[in-house]
Amino acid sequence: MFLKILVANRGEIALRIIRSAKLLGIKTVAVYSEPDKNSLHVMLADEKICIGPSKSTDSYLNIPNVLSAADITKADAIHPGYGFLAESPRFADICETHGITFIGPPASIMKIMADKNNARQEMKKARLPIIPGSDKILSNTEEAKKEAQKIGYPVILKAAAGGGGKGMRIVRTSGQLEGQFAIAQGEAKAAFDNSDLYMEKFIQGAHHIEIQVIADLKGNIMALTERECSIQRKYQKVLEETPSPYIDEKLRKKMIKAVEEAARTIGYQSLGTFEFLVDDKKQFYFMEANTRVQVEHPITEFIYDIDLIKEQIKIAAGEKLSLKNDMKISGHSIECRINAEDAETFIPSPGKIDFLTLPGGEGIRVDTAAYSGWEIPPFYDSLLAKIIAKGPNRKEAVDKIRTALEMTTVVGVKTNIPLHLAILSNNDFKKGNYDIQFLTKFLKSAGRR
Ligand code: MV4
Repeated sequence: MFLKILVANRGEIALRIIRSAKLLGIKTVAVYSEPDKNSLHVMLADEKICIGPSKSTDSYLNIPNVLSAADITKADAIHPGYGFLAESPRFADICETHGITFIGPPASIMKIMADKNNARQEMKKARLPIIPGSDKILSNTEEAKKEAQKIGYPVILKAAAGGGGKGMRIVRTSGQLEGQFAIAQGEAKAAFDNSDLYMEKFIQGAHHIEIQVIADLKGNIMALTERECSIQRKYQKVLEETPSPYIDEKLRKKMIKAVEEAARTIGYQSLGTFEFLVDDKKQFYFMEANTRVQVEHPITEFIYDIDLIKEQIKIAAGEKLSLKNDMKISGHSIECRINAEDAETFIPSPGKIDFLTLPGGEGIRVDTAAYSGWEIPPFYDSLLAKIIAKGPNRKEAVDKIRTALEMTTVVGVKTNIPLHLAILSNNDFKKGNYDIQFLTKFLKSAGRR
């Protein structure tokens, strides 16, 4: 087993990793940028090293700085969390050549998934259904128009280097194509320094469903019950739940089996998530695979009563998958992502937290790095806390998380808690009757944008 893990991240996920490392008796090293010096992850790790100024590219994304910190502290493994360097095959490669274990899949697997167009083709070969679309990068508007004509409108342009929404544009008519193509290319270039776009048929009224997979280095692979992630704004998840109210047992079994087979075909290792769209005919289509731990992993942990990060660390050290194939889920779990932002305009609200009380009690979990008196720096994402509830059934999980949110106090910065409370009180949401269009329509009807 590792003796010391360097946590190449910040915020709640850095704390989450430190917690599992502690449970395994592994020492931890925190790295931090200058404005993060008063962060909880810095206080709770065994050692800490400053890796640069506020800008991510000069600190959390700076490979030489992160690796130097690992060298100086003699860490034998690096956990990248999510975001930052988590899905960089180059970083994973460099870690290995330095004799440091990258806690994640092999760089070769990460490379396959990093190019979303390539991932589509590879997963098709691995017998996962994919959304009808262009089977190549679109070199110009003319080619895009031809493809869209073949596929049929509406279509969606996606950045090959993207994932998670940047550089994504829905195109409803041929008249919109030229403009949207240019915008998507520009966005992709700015975000990923790669303007490659591909195209898919835009599936209306679908569900965004994802399947967690975990695989050891010996070929043992397990896919778990789906997470329902259809409640998103600007392609950012807002609330997730498991199991999905939309997925029946027959479809669940089929999706789990398909993911296990695809993961086996490509020799997947470590934690990962396969994202799907499920349409109104309950057909499922592969969209992309995330080669990292995800923000919403706790809802899966809650219904299975497992620790995915502990498992991920043990697997990276060469241990056999300890999860049992006959594991059963119990109850229902929901996560609300609490962002420091205005609940109506969604404008980020960094600054000092003057006062904070967090909920608790049976079936409530809070993952956060926030505390009263902490100043949220304006340089990073606005995720302030994840409030997660588990109940014996969906209704009780909804009641529990609503009560937890009502018992949360954040003074000093704005949060999206009012938005969550509004969603949780919505009749369609309460019935589990929602798809990817839900939040857009909901915000429109509430007079927002
Ligand atoms: C789609 C789609 C419909 N058709 N692709 C959004 C995040 C990214 N990971 C994939 N996403 C989507 N891809 C095709 N071909 C619908 C979504 C989508 C979505 C779109 C608009 C508004 C809300 C959404 C919520 C989840 C997924």
